[in-house]
Amino acid sequence: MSLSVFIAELDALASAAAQTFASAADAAALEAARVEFLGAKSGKLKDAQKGLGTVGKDDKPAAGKRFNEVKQAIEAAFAEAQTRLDASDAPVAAGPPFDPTQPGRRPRIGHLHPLTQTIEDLKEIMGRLGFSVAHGPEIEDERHNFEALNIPQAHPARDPLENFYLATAEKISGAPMLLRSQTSTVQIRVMENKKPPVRIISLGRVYRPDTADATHYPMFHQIEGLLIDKHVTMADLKSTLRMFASSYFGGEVHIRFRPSFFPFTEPSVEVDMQWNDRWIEMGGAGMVDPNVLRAVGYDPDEVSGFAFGLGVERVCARRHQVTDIR
Ligand code: FA5
Repeated sequence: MSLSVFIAELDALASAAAQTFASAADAAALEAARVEFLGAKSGKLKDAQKGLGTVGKDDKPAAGKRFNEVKQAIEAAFAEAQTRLDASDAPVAAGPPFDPTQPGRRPRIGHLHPLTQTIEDLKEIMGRLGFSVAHGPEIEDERHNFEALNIPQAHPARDPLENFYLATAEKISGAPMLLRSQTSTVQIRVMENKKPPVRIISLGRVYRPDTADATHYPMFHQIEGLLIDKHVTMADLKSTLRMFASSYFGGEVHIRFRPSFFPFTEPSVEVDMQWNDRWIEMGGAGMVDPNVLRAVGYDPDEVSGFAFGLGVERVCARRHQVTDIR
């Protein structure tokens, strides 16, 4: 083979190899190209090297020099392609480096319902005045919803049309059962189980077949308060409710007390709050009736007390300036 043919073949090989390496799109393609051109056994460069033995003796040094140049060029083209592919495999650096020691970000999952917030606030305010939280069942018997609260059998508040009586629960228990219509039931449950003094609140759902309107709903929440001790007076009740209202509404609220009637308090009042130049009923209250104290085994000559029951939706609505509890 003449020197010029040998060199022409080498040059063609060099440019073919450079093109193939440059166009290798991934590591597998590059490896196939490496085997094709630089393979130790049957690579094209190895084949070309065989031609070196066929050039004339005088041309050998020039042919050998040229062969080495082409070999280096092909190896360099391979190395370059390898660097290019390694770089494209590296993860794309986005933003600051990840720091595993940083505390995690808490996902936002909404917030407490305004009524739940109100209930928590009311517990906190009354807790500061020394009232602890008591619980009672939502399905009640007539003793706790009516009788012990001095509401006799013939009282209109016991009318089946004014209450949600539960036929299935009655079958199971053998006595009339109903969804409680007021949290005053919990007053009885607490006093049955505890000697005076008593200072509790109870918050929860109550149920009445009321037609829904801006201030009524068939299921709503009440906060009940009960304080029993020696020498408790109406002045204690009024100052407690005033303190409660100014703590919850922030001082800018006016409340008033109207004479009223509840079977379980004597005297009784209704408590109104002023809102948008109107008076809205917030709840009922009064001094615990001696008959109630007797029903739970307390001595009305020894202890006295006050109780109140407020509508949670009503105070919540006023705070958030919502004029319709629906
Ligand atoms: C009572 O339920 C008495 N147990 C309150 C009480 C407790 C008096 C302790 C004395 C001593 P009344 O039925 O008025 O009272 O209801 C109290 C409050 O619950 C009302 O002033 C009102 O704020 C709220 N309320 C009554 N019915 C509804 C209703 N359907 N929807 C929303 N809130 C209501």
